[in-house]
Amino acid sequence: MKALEGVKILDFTHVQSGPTCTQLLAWFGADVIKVERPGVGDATRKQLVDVPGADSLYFTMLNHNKRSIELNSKNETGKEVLTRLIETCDVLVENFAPGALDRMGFSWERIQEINPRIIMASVKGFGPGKYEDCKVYENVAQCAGGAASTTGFLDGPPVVTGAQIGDSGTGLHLALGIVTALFQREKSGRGQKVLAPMQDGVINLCRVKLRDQQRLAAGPLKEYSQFGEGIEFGEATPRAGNDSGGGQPGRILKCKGWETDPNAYTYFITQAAVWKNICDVIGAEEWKEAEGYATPPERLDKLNEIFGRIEEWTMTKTKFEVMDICNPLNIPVGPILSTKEIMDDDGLRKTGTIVDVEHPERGTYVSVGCPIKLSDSPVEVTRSPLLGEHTTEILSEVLGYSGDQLDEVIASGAVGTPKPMAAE
Ligand code: CAO
Repeated sequence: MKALEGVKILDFTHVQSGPTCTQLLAWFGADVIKVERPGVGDATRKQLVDVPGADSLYFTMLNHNKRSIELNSKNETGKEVLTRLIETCDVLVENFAPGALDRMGFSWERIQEINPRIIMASVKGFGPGKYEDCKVYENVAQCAGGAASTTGFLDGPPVVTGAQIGDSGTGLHLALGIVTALFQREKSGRGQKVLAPMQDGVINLCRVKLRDQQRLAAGPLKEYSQFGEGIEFGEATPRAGNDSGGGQPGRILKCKGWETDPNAYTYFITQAAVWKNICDVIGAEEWKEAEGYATPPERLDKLNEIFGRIEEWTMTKTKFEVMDICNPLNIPVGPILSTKEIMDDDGLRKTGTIVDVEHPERGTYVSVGCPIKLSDSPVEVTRSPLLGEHTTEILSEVLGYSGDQLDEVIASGAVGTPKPMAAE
């Protein structure tokens, strides 16, 4: 028994934001039916191809545990099949460019008419307003959502982060909206429209930066390194390099091997409560009680000197040794892990966050499993579907087409050239 068993998702998503949402729902047990354009499919199938002829990792890593039906939703028979799918499913998820569903003839009003219990969930770049018609990709959302202006170093340009907060972040927001709407439907009996704009999702994740924007009115932001360096603040929250977002100063420091290894670094937080432990570890016992060093406010204008001294120590240790020494002393540190180290991590493999997946075209590949663990709804990651792999299965088993009716749908060209069902 899985948490979302029995829930049918009509998955009209593509690229990254929408697919990450429906992949999560599939991992929680929903039956996710991915609708793709015949012969073409989700554009990511053929983007960043590493194994010629096979679906790309871009596609496979975002579309596990789903079924795929090829369906031309602009063809008359295709529209009929889509109407049947809308009647049958609990949720329709889409992240088309604004207006694309309306242009297909499936406005929210029409969808509700077909199935008043359906939840229609959309990712768009922007919410209602002057930019609502824009097509949006990850980095545009990061820039418009406040992430880029607050990321990077004070003396450099805005920087986008490698974490896909605009795409995968919005997928998470949308998934929460969907399960919440399903919960409400239990009582109301009605479906509803769920919208997760990418800009809004990024703004939500930048909440603390908007907190700091308002704190500026009360004076400079003392926990920012630029305060200690005597650099004036402007009118907006500045880029803070690797400063920690909370009140405890933190930096990224070099570790043993940094000259050749781009990830031989550790994060190090000078947590006030363990200041004396830090002084002991780095051999700066004189700072424990010294005037100008003993309390957090006194240290603010000396952070460069303090972190410089700590770094002299971290450079004598590997990032893992730093972790092993500091953890028992409650000094918060964290190794900068490379993607390679993460993929090789035994612990992450044991918990199913990193998994090996078998694929008929690719062989074995590594993927990220479900990052959310439910004790009563275990996740088994299965491979992404080939394009149209389940067309016949969905037409017959989900929609009940058979005999002449099934042949007519196939002959209409609305569903490409379906592969035979596995059992046939
Ligand atoms: N059958 C027939 N037509 C189909 C179809 C199907 N099964 N699936 C898609 N199409 C059509 C659409 O109807 C649309 O046609 P029109 O332009 O005539 O309306 C066309 O294919 C292209 O769809 P699109 O506009 O969504 O795709 P795009 O490549 O032009 O834009 C993107 C891509 C991502 C910029 C846009 O979809 C978008 O802004 N989405 C919302 C924001 C978003 O999710 N961005 C994140 C992308 S990365 O995760």
